[in-house]
Amino acid sequence: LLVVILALVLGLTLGQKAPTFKATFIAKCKAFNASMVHEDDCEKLWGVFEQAYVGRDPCEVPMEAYDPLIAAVPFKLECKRMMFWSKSKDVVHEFTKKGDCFLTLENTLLGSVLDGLTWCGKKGSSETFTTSCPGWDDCVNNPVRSFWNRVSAAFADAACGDVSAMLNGSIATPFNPTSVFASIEVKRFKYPRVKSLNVVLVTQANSVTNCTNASLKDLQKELDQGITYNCKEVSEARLEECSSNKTIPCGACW
Ligand code: AVW
Repeated sequence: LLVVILALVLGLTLGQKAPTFKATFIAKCKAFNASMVHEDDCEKLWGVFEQAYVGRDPCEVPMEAYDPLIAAVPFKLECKRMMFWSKSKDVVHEFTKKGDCFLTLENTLLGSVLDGLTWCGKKGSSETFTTSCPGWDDCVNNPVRSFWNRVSAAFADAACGDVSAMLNGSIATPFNPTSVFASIEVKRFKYPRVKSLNVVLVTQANSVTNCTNASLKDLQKELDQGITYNCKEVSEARLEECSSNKTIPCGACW
């Protein structure tokens, strides 16, 4: 009997269809912040989102296709607490998880809903597909890359005051011109709305890079005149300590 029950449960579990992309979108939207997002807001948001790519060739979705989505979800938030990042995804999100200090794009509604997801449409179809979609570099105007470019641009436009950026000190080029941070975000920081850019360079014991790195000189040159630049090397171990130790107050990690 036990074997039969086990087989049945296993069969049911395996036989269950994966939730549709839409269901995942709505569930993540509702989970984001129940007090901020109304139930039907997530349904409406889905409608606006899918308009960007549904029925289109998955290599012909430009950034602008997401303009209505961005307009529907303004970043009216804490512009002063914004944290940008490049090649440091895991460590930055571990750090912002504490939630008392910095906000990354992935800590906002659109960023959190779509982080880690893949989607595309097809000409002549009204469906959303999650497989056989173009990869990041397969074509420039793919739905996923255009979304991140567009939402990153909006996030950077909203930044104000003292802006932070967590960069990777374990690689030779922490400020890479092809990254979203370099190609989209930095270009949109405008003085006097943005007063300073504070780079946190995450280092490890064997780190190859410090704040004198050549690519960071390029970053300084890119900044709008008037924006103050700072760079601080912080070990990954120290960041992890700050992420786990709740008695270290916001802003006291470096
Ligand atoms: P990243 P970014 N192939 O760590 O500065 C597949 O380079 O670009 O940081 N996926 C890619 C590729 C690629 N060649 N390049 C980027 N990605 C995706 C938004 C992938 O999901 C925030 F506000 C990777 O984990 C940050 O300040 C992610 O993009 C800034 O843009 C980050 O790539 C981070 O973009």
